[in-house]
Amino acid sequence: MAIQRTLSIIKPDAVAKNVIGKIYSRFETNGLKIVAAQMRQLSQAEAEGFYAVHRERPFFADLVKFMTSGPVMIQVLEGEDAIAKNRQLMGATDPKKAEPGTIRADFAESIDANAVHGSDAPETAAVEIAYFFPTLAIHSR
Ligand code: RTP
Ligand code: MG
Repeated sequence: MAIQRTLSIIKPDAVAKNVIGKIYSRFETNGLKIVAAQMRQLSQAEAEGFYAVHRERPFFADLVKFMTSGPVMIQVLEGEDAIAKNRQLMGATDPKKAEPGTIRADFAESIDANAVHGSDAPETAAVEIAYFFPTLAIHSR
């Protein structure tokens, strides 16, 4: 499997819970390297643009409201099979259905406040990384 990059967001609920370090530790102990990072409070326009694929979904307004409710920690993860590996570490979207030991099982409250985001495919990873980071802000191995 090739080295990939993926976009990860620690959502407002997990930042508020003070578990950024615990989540970073899961990435690092599982072979994912943090090669770019920024902490920011998203504007409504930024959150709407980021989740544009979900614009027609019934949960869109709640999702945008939640993602702008407090600061988020945004990072690029790099490593072998990074996109699938990060999704595996995150667990299912609904924390009640997430495998024990995953980030969402351990730190998330609900399907809305579910602790983390991770890109789901190479195409979306490329778009999402470019959405938040200029090439020069990414510090590869
Ligand atoms: P994410 O994009 O945040 O990594 O999560 P995901 O791929 O596991 O889930 P996705 O289908 O892309 O949905 C994006 C986010 O929208 C919220 N959601 N709510 N109420 C609902 O039925 C529902 N479905 C999705 C979740 O917060 C999900 O992470
Ligand atoms: Mg998704």
